[in-house]
Amino acid sequence: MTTAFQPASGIHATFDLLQVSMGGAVVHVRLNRPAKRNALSDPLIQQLHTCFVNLPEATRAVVISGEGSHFCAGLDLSELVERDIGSAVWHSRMWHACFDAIQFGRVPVVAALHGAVVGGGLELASSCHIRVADRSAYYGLPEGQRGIFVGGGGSARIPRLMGVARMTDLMMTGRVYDADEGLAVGLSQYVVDDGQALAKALALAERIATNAPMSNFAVMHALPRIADQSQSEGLFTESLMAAVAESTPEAQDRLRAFLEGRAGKVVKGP
Ligand code: 1HE
Repeated sequence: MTTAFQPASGIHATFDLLQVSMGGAVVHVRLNRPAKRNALSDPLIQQLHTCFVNLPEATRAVVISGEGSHFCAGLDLSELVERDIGSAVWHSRMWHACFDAIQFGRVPVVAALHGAVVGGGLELASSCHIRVADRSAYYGLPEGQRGIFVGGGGSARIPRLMGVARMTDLMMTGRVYDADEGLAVGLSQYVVDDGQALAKALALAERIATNAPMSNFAVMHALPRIADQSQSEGLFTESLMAAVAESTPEAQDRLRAFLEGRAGKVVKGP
């Protein structure tokens, strides 16, 4: 059951392109530029970045969704015309800073996807930790058709979800995946009926919010880095991370609770 969401009071910034609200330990960040299909303009990227580095202290998980008929139409193409090479590099770095703040921030982020999840919209989604799509969601990388390349971390993050060959196909041929294809190739972890993605994402976020913060930290920060390391380095990093997590008071309490029959068992879902 989702608790009532209120405007998030811990974030001391004015956002006109985002709606930010909080219910319990979950912050809901909604892209709020529906007339432009939530196209990612510079101010929208800046507001997202500001939001993610200033989450209220009590935040334990975040959900990102998009207002209107689409999750996100990607880069605001009207800003691209006549950008010189120097400002183009910094523009890309600005996106990297924003999406790094999402992927490697303080708390897990669940994306609720519907409609177009294209170009920079897919780059944004891929910086989140869990992606829930409703049946209307579709994925594309129209950069190839627009004469540009990904610049928001897509070349680093998207192949880690679905592989270089599939990303090459999307970019070179303009192929579009529907929600089920996106699930099959690893772009999303869940597909739900139309209109249900946000509710499912909020429910998952509330569950994630009950994990020990150090476990969530390890999954967010250690797991992808270990995957990038050699096996030997990865195993060493894993041992250090495991030792840190196990020795927190919260882990000790939870382990004791299980041993004393006070914690839930692992059972098959409905
Ligand atoms: C935009 C944008 C945008 C819509 N930049 N203004 N992204 C793309 O190549 C996708 C381009 N957009 C589309 O294919 C379609 O707009 C959608 C499939 C997403 C939605 O279609 P629809 O019929 O619902 O809306 P629309 O009528 O096309 O658009 C509504 C308005 O949003 C319209 O403006 P208006 O003033 O005429 O009402 C559109 O111009 C505007 N709009 N998408 C600017 N993207 C860091 S590198 C990342 C590189 C990329 O992301 S490349 C991919 C860019």
